[in-house]
Amino acid sequence: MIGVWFSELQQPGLAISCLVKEVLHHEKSEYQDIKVVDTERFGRMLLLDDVIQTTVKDEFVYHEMISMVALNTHPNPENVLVIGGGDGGTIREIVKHPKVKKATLVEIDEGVVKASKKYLPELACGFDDPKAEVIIDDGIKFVKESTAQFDVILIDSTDPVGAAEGLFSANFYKSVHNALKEDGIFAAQTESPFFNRDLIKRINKDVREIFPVCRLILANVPTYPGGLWTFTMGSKKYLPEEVDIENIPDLNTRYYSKEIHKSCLVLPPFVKELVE
Ligand code: SPD
Repeated sequence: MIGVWFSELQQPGLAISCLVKEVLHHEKSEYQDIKVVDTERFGRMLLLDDVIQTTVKDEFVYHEMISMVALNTHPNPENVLVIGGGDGGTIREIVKHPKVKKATLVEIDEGVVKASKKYLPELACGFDDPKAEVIIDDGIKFVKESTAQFDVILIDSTDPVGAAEGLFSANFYKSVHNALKEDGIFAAQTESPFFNRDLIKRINKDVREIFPVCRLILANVPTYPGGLWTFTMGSKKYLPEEVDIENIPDLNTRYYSKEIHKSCLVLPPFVKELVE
């Protein structure tokens, strides 16, 4: 793959291609094929089963947006859980928040954590924070066994294929509801509003049946199919649009901001129709 083009087949008839300068890491773990490659335009890139998970160039958008809207909607996000997210980008954002006391990350594949620590230190640096704990375990099982424990749960998963499919199910969202405290909030990555329309619709319907508040968050991630990406948030009590943005602490973010906290909830009509 040295000096050649890597193409991710994102959809039938659609691929994204990146010129690869070097393959830094390649292993087949118990769960998946793991690669870290250095690319011309996006820098280092994590591929799981040849699907782009994150790149050094655009990762901040995804990791800030999966974390910050939920964290800043909760008035006191002390105890936070991440399911998946083995590259460390999400936990790096969580530990920045001054109100967070503990951030637990449950990742099924230790290979992802190890490869990220070695080759993606910009993301994996969050693992070194004293507030962070990493548990190698099945996230679905972990959430099922937790009760009224967390203020915020973030589901930083791969696409809904194979083992990750369960992380997009109504049963899983019920376990998430149960694992949250009485005013808890969750946010999950929920794919492309261009290419995963039925999935987003179904998730929103399921979440609305379980949580009193359900919102869709939009952000631009250039290396994901269609570029525009969604996160679905379920909340037991707090509404993201009611947050007094002047109270949001300065979190040293590059995409998320006080203004983005509100504007990311504004949906163009073709997306709005997925949640009505
Ligand atoms: N199509 C790829 C979607 C990947 C979403 N998860 C990314 C994990 C980054 N921490």
